[in-house]
Amino acid sequence: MASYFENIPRITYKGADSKDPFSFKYYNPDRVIMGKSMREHLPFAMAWWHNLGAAGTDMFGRDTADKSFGEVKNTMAHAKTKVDVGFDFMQKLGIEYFCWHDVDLVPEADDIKETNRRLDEISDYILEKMNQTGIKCLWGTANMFSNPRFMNGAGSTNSADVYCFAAAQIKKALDITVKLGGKGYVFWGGREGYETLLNTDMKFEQENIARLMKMAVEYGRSIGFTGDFYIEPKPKEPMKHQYDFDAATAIGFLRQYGLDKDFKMNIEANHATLAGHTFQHDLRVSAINGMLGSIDANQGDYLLGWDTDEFPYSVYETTMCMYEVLKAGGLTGGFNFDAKNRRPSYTVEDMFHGFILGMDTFALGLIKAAEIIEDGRLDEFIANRYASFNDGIGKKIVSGETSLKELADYAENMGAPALPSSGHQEYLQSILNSILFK
Ligand code: XUL
Ligand code: CO
Repeated sequence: MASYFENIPRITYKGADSKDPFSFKYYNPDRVIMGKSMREHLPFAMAWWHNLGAAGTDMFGRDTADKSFGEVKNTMAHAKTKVDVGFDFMQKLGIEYFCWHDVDLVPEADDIKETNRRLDEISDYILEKMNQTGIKCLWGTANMFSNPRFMNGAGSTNSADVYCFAAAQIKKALDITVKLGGKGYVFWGGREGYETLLNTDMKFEQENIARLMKMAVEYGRSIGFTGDFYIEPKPKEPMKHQYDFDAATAIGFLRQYGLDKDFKMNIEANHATLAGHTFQHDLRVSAINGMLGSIDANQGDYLLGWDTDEFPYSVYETTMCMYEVLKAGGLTGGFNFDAKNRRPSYTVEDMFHGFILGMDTFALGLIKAAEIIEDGRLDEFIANRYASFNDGIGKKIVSGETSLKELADYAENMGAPALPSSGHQEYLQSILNSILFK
């Protein structure tokens, strides 16, 4: 079979001095960092929807890129060719995982039974390709936001019939996830939210979402799905108020409804920044709650207030991300490039440049994060910053061996406390720079 990418070589590591645009400058899969190869640290995934679907359309203009791959779009022939092209693409880059929505894989029919038949057919073909190449499924999900029927959400809809339709899509997407051996199943609640409380029963909607998730867990476990369910938080877009605002909100929701044992977070960089947080913040919130599962690797634009889904290029961001991941002992999921080329980057070469950029930026982030940890000054500083809790009254507080009364007596006999030790932020930032740019 002729390769759609016959003019593109297999991408290999050539080092930071290489000027070859089709080479990795930092991603060297066999390089060992803190006891594990880069390949093991960074299970990269291709997002079916962006790489094989998104063609540069925006609110003001149609496609700039041609993602027909020589077929008529919205046909099963096109769906199959996308499988060929996708696996070829992943092999050229050494990407070992992929992620998908149901409707990324096949065109949706009017009758869900026909859509499901198409999903069976395409997943047979994908499975064949997986067996031939060793490429694996990271996670699957159901698209419950594009079709007009989901205008008011899926779990949060006001229509019981639409709710059932969502259930049918989740059931099938779980079947296919299990068939493909997926490590995870994602809920991104794009339209699980509201525009105005004038027409919304927020409590009822949230309870209904929880019911749907509970049924999904029960069904998934009953068909042998042993992986993680993920919530992918996002504060807004398309809805004005989305219920899974950020990691802290989503974790609270999962605990409230008893779903926390089956779910973890899939943290997307651009979603965290839209919530007014750093990427690192939402990773830390997830990690300290034992819920850092997977990552949607992309980057937003600080000047724009929407989800630009750019390929990550900020080494600062990926360094702080990998610092969190290393500290958390790695991910159970992987790094899914939920990222797309900019509208004017419409060529086949650009598809590769996007992934080379993203993979190199994460590889460099990994290298630098390991250097920060090995350097030790940041960790040592943080540990010392709380030293007043290591003995005396501080130790009693931490061990729970005191009372408000005892603390008050202590304070009254102490006089005015000295100022807490300096945060030395600028000193720490200069350490970071000296590691990043050495
Ligand atoms: C949208 C988004 C989704 C999810 C999967 O912002 O990130 O593509 O990753 O539904
Ligand atoms: Co995403």
